[in-house]
Amino acid sequence: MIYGVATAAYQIEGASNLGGRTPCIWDEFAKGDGNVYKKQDGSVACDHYHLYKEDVKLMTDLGVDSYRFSIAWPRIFPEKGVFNQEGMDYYIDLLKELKKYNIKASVTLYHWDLPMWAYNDGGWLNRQCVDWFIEYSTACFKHLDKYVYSWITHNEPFCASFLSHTLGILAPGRKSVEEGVIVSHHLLLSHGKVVDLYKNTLKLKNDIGITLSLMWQDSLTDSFEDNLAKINSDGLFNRWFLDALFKGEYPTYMLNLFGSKMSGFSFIKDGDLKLISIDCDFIGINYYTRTTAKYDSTSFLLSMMGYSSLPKTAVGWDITPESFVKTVKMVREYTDLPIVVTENGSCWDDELNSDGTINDVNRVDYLKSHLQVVDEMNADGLNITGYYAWSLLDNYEWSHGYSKRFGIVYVDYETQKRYPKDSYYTYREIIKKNKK
Ligand code: IFM
Repeated sequence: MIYGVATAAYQIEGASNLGGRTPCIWDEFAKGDGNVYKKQDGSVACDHYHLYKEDVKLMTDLGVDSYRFSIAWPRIFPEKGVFNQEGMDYYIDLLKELKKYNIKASVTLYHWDLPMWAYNDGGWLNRQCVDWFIEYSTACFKHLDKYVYSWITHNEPFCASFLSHTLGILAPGRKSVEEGVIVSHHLLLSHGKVVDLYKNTLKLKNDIGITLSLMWQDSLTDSFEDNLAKINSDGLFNRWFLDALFKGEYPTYMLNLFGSKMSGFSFIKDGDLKLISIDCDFIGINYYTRTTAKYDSTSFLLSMMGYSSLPKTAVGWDITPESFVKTVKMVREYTDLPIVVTENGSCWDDELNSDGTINDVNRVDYLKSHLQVVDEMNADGLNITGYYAWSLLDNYEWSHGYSKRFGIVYVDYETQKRYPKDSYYTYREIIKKNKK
């Protein structure tokens, strides 16, 4: 079992105008009224761009086997068709530093920082974006594959499509069912094409997969209507992606639901679903919580989030390791591939004590209870091969800006000083014990 920590470029790097990088959709979205807490952006973040050696040292002291991070596309291609060696060199330096300490690199190609030049030309709504993504991925494979342990094409395509283009709460903040569906298809298509490129054209041999944000759905009550709501929410959050990736089809009931809000499905071309369902080496899942679905006749999904009495984190997410097990079992209905938990963690209002300690008891409990069920699931033969805590550092939590902390290391954003929290030491003990 691989133990790791995870981050993403836009959330930690900062240096948004250094090294030839150009703006991404988040730089722009953050400027808009009401999009992000206090209009905060990722221009400085945790300054990991400059402090990466210090952060690798934190990982080394933690004893993790692996570090999952993402590459900022606009550092590598700051303009359409223009490759930036300086951007690539930054990641080569980071990867060399990780190698020095025997930390395996798990690299995500797309964690939501679409370059503005691509967005201005239609972004993921434009099928050509798939080709731009292939060009970018090819450059990453060529320069970085020798340092990398595993590749992840996309992080949470649900968020990059429906949360970003239908519900409008993530960049670029669009509110259209049709756009969400088209974007989800192009993201999945780009995944399939990039895996095909990696395995069949370039014939590279490291592991490659995709990461889904799966969210277990319960119905608020046993009523017929709430059950219907649950089926539809499950379809949107989970089955739309799982069915496409593992069955090579989209769920018909979702096509029917979406269809009433769309002008058609001509953007789905012959052969797309075959490519989308290409064989991978693992499936990544990010698990945090579950939701309860309640019938809502005014929503296109006939569903809204219902009340739940379960204990919650500081972003209001239910704490339920039981739903983690249900989520993994749901994935097992689709595939025997190794499951990598590419993110799991919790958000709390941490306080830095005057002696530099942070007693994040709630995060410690969450971490322990979720790692405990990982052990139990593996004892039951569910074959989870990796677990990555989200996150190494407190960081830019998208529309919450810096107001929400998920790190096992506290970041003082004024000084950029890092303070390991109690959860960091707990995780270190667990890793040590499990390595014996
Ligand atoms: O911070 C995010 C991450 O970027 C994607 N998965 C969920 C995390 C917590 O919200």
